[in-house]
Amino acid sequence: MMTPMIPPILNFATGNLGGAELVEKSTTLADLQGLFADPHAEAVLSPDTQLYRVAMLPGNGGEGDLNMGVTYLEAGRVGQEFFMTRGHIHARAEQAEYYFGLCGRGLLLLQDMAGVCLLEQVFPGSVHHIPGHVAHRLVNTGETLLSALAVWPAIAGHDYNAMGECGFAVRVLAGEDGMPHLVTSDQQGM
Ligand code: PAN
Ligand code: ZN
Repeated sequence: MMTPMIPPILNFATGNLGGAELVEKSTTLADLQGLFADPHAEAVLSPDTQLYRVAMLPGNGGEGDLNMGVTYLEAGRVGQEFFMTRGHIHARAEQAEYYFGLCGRGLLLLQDMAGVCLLEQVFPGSVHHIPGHVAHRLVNTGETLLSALAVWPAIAGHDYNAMGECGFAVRVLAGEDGMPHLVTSDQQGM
């Protein structure tokens, strides 16, 4: 009698991924040097501060295959600016992606090729379609870990330079009440 295999397990309540050998990548503040608006606030924090990690199921990376990974983005701020992922557009820019909110609260910042930004709330159960040609970044606006599941074509790749010097046109800062508010990246007084 054939015994059914136990596949990898995603705990949708906690975001924990297990039951498989995972490929993990961790990103620290030093890795994102200069990305946050306030260099003085950045200098106060340890460069080793871990901002996020991504745990991925190993894929074969071939044409037609899909990648799946969970991003765990810490809660915290650099000055007034909430912790966020570096953000990217896919190297094969036409390739789309899905994000699914697992735990915590945050925002998904989307920016199209014309520089037009759109924000979606991320929360447990939220579903986000990221079309091709749209740059994307997660922002943790809550007080707990934000985790989100992502599924994208293995051939998509990541282009971290395509956004150029200007990067995303919108930043997410905490107001005096701690609530997120948006400023355009060229706005002063951050
Ligand atoms: C995600 C991201 C992950 C980390 O898996 O790669 O959230 O963000 P950065 O890649 O911008 O550092 C995804 O969008 N994959 O395509
Ligand atoms: Zn992506």
